[in-house]
Amino acid sequence: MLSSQQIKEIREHLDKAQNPVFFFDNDQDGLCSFLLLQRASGKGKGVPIRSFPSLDKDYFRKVRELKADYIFILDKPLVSKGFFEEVEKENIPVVWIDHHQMAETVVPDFVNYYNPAVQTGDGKKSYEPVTYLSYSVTQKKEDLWIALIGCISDKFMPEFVDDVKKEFPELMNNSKDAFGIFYGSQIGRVARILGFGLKDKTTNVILMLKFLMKVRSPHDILEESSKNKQMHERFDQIYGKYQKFLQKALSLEPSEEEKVLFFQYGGDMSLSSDLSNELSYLYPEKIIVVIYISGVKANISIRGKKIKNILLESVKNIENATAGGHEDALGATVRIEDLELFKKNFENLVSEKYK
Ligand SMILES: [Mn+2]
Repeated sequence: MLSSQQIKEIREHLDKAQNPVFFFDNDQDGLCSFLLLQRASGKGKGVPIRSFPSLDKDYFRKVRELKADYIFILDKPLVSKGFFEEVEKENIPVVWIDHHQMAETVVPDFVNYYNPAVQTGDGKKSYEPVTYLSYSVTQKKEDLWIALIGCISDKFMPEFVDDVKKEFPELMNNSKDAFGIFYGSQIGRVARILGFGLKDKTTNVILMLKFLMKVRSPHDILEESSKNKQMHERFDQIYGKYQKFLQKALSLEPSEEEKVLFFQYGGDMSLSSDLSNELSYLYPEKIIVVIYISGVKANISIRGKKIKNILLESVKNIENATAGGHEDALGATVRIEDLELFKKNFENLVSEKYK
């Protein structure tokens, strides 16, 4: 966890900012982190980052466009050198809050960096979602449900789950497991709506962000209205597509002996982390590898207990590969021509470990 001093520092940065821009990872943890900080301060605008794995230099134009005086970067493990070069030229303060651990991460001196997975704020390394860290900063009780949504989407069960249950018993179930709530309750449905909503085209995402910056309760998201019609339409559309891929993956019916479930797909939209999350929830004993083919690259999403070292090891001899994330939830990219090599490496290492 961050230390109380670090939390206080972030709060001071937030108070000092007049017109911050919040760049956030394009998922629920990123989104909810932004919403908590924005709604508590009443300031600034949010920009989801769609470049992967790093925040690209091109995004700096948003800083100019919005005339931002502060930059917050939320839940993003890598930021390109070019982006920071622009920041340095304009001399704008940066607050970067993350919970990933990646060997390639470079943090320039002028950046205020907060990451309990790397720094030992209170003496212990930890991996709470950035939503959880953001809530420690804002502590705005009315937004506790937003904090819960960001946390369970990242498979993290916060201690305040019962407070949300007290407030919205009709939206919760009795699961003790973050994904049990995510896949099995109405509050989880809100989380899934937001996740797919982020995959809409930019104009609609902006509409959604505006709606969420003001929304009062999860009911206002669940109930279709003129304000969120687009968001619901998009959810139904993507959910249909998602279910098709999920059913296809489930039809692979891995045998008991098969330790790894590989699922490969293509198309106009990456649904990899959603697919690998749900597959790992349905097959808790298996290692899940979801491969999305896009252009010359394969984006890979991996779930499995303590799988990080195996992943890092299996991309070692592959040029231009990237890999990183958490102990049991990670992403990687390799060039298409290296995909078979990657799979072979990965399978060999897994069978070595489990023989
Ligand atoms: Mn994230």
